[in-house]
Amino acid sequence: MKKRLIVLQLIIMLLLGIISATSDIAYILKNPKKPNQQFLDVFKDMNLKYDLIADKDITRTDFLKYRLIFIGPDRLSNSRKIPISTLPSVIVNPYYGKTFGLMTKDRSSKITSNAPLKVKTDERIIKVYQDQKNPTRKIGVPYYYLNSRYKLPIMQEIAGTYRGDGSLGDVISYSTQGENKCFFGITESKYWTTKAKSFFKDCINFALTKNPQPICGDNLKDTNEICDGTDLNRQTCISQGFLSGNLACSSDCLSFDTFNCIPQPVCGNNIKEAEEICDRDDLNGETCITKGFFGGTLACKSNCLSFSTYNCIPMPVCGDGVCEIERDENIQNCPADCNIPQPRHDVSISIDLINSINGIRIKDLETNKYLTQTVSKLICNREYEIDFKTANLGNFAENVDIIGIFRGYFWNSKKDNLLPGESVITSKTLNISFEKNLFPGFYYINVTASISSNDTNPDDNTKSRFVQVICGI
Ligand SMILES: [Ca+2]
Ligand SMILES: [Ca+2]
Ligand SMILES: [Ca+2]
Ligand SMILES: [Ca+2]
Repeated sequence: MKKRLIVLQLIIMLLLGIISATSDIAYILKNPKKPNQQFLDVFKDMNLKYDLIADKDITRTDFLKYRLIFIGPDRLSNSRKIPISTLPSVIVNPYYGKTFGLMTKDRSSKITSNAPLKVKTDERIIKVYQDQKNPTRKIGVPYYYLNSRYKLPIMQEIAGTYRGDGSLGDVISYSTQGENKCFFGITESKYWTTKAKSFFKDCINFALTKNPQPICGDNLKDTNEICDGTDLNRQTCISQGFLSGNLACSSDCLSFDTFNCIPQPVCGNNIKEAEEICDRDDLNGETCITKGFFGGTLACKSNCLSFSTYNCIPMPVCGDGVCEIERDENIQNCPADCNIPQPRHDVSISIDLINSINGIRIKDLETNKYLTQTVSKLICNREYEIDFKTANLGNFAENVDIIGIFRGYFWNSKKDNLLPGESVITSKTLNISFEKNLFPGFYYINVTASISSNDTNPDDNTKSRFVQVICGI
């Protein structure tokens, strides 16, 4: 007898096991003795089996054997223990929006009215609660909504609030992110219109529908995607290590498109970036001239934060007493500096000595005549007077060394304290003779005036004259 009882018990347990194993819905509520009849009616309508899970039993329930978690509109002690992310869910509960991954805060917003409430869906206005039978009833029938200010972007509005104005948030809201989720804010099922009931069915149907393959291009980052269109998973160029810019998603949703991100500047890569002033050869179009200098070579400092004008040539300063000719200062643009004679040392052999050829004058002392032919003839054993004029063209008194060279023979003289503007004629009487190494032939006579200071124009310090020496006439 006892054995039979045990067998019977086993069969019952097995049956119960099968029954529980084949349930579709885990209906979570405060008190399993008081389930919401309208919900149960819909489950039955839809041919769905359910188990009532008491709040206190949440932790010891194996939810994975269900297809759907259904959360009724009760306050629960164990809301955080519900494995909401592992199963599809329908949430007809306004208290735990954050816990259930709908919003950034827990409490849903509420609209109450004594008039039957309406929602707006696809531009249609739909009454969701029936006219109340008892007109003396003071408390309105509320519905709840996910306030747009707190709603997570994964939640997609199916129906919004309607009070003759725009939607304040979602009264019915779906998410396909991860497991399907439906928030259903029309909690007062006793007052449901047919349409509200139909919405409720849609909500369950939606939650139970297997998620389609994640689609790249739906602007929702699915679990296998890095990003999708405008859904960048809260990433930015900056979070991706760039300086700034607009992050985008690649067309295959598998990587970020950083084309419009501005990279962090690297000083030394030859490219002026961001707050860099310049970078090596990239001077950002600047030159010494644009920096206000006369010329030269502008450089970038090694820290990229400023220019080096070390090799720039400054502009001439008009009024500094120096005519800076090499920097385009002249008598026109700076008479103050350039109109005054420049101090200079300059002596020269004058070319304007009368009867001279190229400044060198030769007189035949026998005939007392000057030789004025281009190639003058000088006769052996005859005396000639050779003279030339040394002039001081500079601004300083000069001590002048005067040298004459006639082939191997040379003579010199000195004129000390030759004042600016003065000149001196140097004369030398020369007997053309073999003793003086003056053989027949063609020679140059060279005369030079020199000073110890740098002569500003050394080219005019030496003059030459070509002559022919003839002997044996
Ligand atoms: Ca997607
Ligand atoms: Ca750089
Ligand atoms: Ca000057
Ligand atoms: Ca000179």
